[in-house]
Amino acid sequence: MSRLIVVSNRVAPIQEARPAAGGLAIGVLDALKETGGVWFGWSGETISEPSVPVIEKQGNVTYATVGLTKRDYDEYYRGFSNTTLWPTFHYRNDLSRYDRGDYAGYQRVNATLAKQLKELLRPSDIIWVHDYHLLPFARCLRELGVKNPIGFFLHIPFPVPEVLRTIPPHEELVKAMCSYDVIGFQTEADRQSFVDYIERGQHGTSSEDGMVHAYNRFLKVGAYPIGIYPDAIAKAAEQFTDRKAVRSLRDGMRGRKLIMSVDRLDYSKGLVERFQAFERLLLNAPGWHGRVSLVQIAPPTRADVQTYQRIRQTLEGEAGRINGRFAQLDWTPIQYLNRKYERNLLMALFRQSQVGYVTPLRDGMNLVAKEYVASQDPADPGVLVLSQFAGAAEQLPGALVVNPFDLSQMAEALERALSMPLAERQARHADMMEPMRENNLSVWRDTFLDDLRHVATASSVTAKAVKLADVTASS
Ligand code: GDG
Repeated sequence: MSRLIVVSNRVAPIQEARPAAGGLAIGVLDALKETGGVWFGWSGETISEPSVPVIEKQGNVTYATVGLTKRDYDEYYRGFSNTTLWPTFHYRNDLSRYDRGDYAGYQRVNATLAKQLKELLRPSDIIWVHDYHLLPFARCLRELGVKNPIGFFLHIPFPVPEVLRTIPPHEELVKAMCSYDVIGFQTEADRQSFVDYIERGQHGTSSEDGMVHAYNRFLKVGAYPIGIYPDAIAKAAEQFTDRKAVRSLRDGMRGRKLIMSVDRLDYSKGLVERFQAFERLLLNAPGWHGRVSLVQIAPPTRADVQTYQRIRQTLEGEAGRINGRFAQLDWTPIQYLNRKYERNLLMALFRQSQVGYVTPLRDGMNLVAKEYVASQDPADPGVLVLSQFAGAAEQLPGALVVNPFDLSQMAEALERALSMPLAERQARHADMMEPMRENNLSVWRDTFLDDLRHVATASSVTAKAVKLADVTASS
């Protein structure tokens, strides 16, 4: 059996064996724990000179981590990855900034990381690279002579060609992506955007089986929606229900209904619009005053990127304004908590709430939406209000799907969710649990890796056949 090498920008903190708030880390660690293997990437430390990876083993996972210099961090991570790629891939060109120096740093760090990983590789390893920080990583490995199968999964949306083309080196990036053997996207729409870029720009062709021929390479391009382990989450949510924090939330609600949201503090998550739609509910339906509260947990991320500082200020302002407008001595409409909570506790909090309010402006998948549903008590489940622009909307047919730019529609959906009869809530919950079980996190991983093995074997057969044909022709 070949060894699995997972590569991502950031490796989850080893001591905790538990990732920070962030969907990629949660998905990758859970997926890797089952199969075992190596997880290679940035340790989160800033260092003065690139050095050899630090190797630590915990259970069946070997963590191989490297530091980044301050310049690497500024140009590759804070710069091109999070000031150019992240906003543009989330359709926020207005927030995107491009700097040639940052892009050069992005290329340089990809090349350095590839060199560092190469030293650890064995010929039979299978390499799975994750996310937008590492679009050119396979090309860097190929330039070093690495022949192993290399797959790539993009956790965030892939924009339509018109939007992608606003990034000056767009073609260089897509060309580099074609060095992978398999590219996976969260949704069919993202996959189609990539294929459209290739075909409309006349860079290559695609066939019905998902194979793309571009820049002299054959690769598979598919949609592999990331899953969760719904039954494990349901169990954790139930077990943690008696925790002190959960009890005090329940007691503090004094029979009020609870709308619950959890997101990294990020402008793509639609937090401002969400607060404003809740405000609209309170305006349109005064009967809910004193009878419903919104709890928003939003641990800060990328706090040194300017756009994240701005969204934080705006949100604090909005929460204060709305609370000032509607609060009563014994009722605070919005509880806005800028901190991280233990994962299982979050699931138990979801279980206490009548509405899961998940309304990103764009999101690759959105695991919180799935976790909310999985955490519910099947006998008395809450209702999910979900943005149509989350990849999860394709997969959760029982949600009330809303356009997060339409505040009135969101307010109506909240009201409907808060008043929904039990039988309808149960039916909607059941409609979502079954597909989540069938497409859990192991299925996501195994489908992707099976395709990667298959494509890599097929291309090595093709390469050998081509070589043989060359030899025969010249003899
Ligand atoms: C990216 C893509 C895609 C949140 N707060 C806390 C906490 N969380 C956990 C949630 C969830 C994860 O973080 C967030 O995942 P999401 O999927 O919602 O969003 P991103 O972080 O933006 O993830 C996304 C994902 O990758 C996977 O492919 O779905 O579209 O953007 O699991 O529960 N966890 C803890 N404390 C918190 O306060 N422990």
